[in-house]
Amino acid sequence: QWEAAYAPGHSGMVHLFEWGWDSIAEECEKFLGPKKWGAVQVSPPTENRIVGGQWWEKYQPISYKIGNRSGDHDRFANMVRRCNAVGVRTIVDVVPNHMCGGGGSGTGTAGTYFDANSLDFPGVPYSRNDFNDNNCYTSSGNIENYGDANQVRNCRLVNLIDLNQGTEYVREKIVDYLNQFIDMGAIGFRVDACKHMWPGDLEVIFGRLKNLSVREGFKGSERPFIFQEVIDQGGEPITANEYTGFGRVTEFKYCMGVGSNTHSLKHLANIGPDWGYLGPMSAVVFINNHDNQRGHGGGGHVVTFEESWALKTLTTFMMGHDYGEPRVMSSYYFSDPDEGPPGWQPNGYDGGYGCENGWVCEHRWRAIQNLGMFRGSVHGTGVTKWTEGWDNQIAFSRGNKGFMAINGGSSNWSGSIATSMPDGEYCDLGQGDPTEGGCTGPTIRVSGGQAQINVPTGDSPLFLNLARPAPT
Ligand code: QV4
Repeated sequence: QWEAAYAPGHSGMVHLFEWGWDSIAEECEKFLGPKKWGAVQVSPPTENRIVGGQWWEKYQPISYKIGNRSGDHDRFANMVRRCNAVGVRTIVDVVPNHMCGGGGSGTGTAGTYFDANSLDFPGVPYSRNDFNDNNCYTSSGNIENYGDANQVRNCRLVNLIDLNQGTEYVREKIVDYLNQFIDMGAIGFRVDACKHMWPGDLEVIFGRLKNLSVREGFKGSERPFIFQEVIDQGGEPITANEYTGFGRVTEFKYCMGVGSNTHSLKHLANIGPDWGYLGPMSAVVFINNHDNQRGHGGGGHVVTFEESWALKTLTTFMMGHDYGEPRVMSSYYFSDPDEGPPGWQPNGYDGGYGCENGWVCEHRWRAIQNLGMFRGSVHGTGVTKWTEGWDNQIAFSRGNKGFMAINGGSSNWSGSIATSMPDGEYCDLGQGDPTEGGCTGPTIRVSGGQAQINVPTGDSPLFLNLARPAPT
């Protein structure tokens, strides 16, 4: 439940936020597979309430049927298969804490009726007794004080009707909800709003999940990868550590930690538990996420695509360093933080593929696109030969498998830098791609434990990545 079952040589998650299933399948085949990314994290695929096209509609479940504007059940299944076939795994964003916002009634994205006044969700089915309202003692029924763990877990998060995972019936429904994705070949889950559920309940639920599907090509002994969204920036009674016994947890302190050190990269050498963060096997790390890039879910300055230079620098560092399991955010441009994805339609829109018309596609940026390949090939090594230049420049090796140099300064960084890489001529993955004959970009020579580097300054490229020998 802590390790993602990535294909050999693949690593790193890309969150294709709000992409449609057909587009994701295509992106796996044409881009993410060949570039050896580990997995896609997809937006919640189950039936949601229709509000007004906002991205956050998908966090208001109506039933556990697969079907919303990203695509229907068969398209989703087809996407998981096509991605698996090219070595890219699927991680599903699941929302077991609550159903939709209270009040009103209607029909969800897969055509299922619901009544949010009487708490009736026949699509599951859930009814009044499955919810937590009777266990919440605030006057509004909502969470009013994050200093009180009881209300954080038993009251409604922004009026979202709160399920009681303490009951056997609700647990079983959630287990079935998640297992349907394992049956389809998904390898794990990003679990929404875990702060708002009791750790003991989650432990039971996750413990009952199936092993990864043999029919879909897995060994049969692998556990699903689980990472739980708990925003812990200190100062609240609920801590991320309460959740590490049954899966990983999002390490939100990392966003601020790296974000405030773009001009002092050398400080990042020991980022991790020394900074009061989760242990390396417990943390999922990221530079920004779909919430904090638009001012939802936690404060503080985070680096996003709007600061492209800093984002490239920090993403390179995150993917190169050995702390935590990394995730790269792939966004769309927005002016209103609520707005849905470009070109959205109530049913069957399929934006994303092609990365044009409003999609940012950070994962395709030159400096970022080969980082999954780098990380996949240095698997099992630690950081060695940490080196600092004079002007916000750092370099390090990953044992004898990789080397990375990041120039965050205002002048070129060239010279001999110590490395644990064996002698040879290597492809600079920051600027080029490995080919059968060699490399489409510059190559770098290592001899006698020294790499002869020349890392230009400027927006791109920022790193040299020597994971792959350039065949001679
Ligand atoms: C509002 C008021 C309520 C009022 C209600 C009236 O806030 O007090 O009673 O109207 O109906 C949307 C609206 C929100 C609205 C709510 C219910 O934004 O204004 O309530 O719906 O109708 C996303 C968005 C939320 C959105 C939610 C559901 O961020 O704005 O709420 O989806 O559509 C904390 C949590 C953390 C959470 C973070 C945002 O600890 O778990 O806040 N992060 C996750 C997801 C996030 C998602 C949710 C949790 C909820 O990453 O994207 O919220 O599933 O830090």
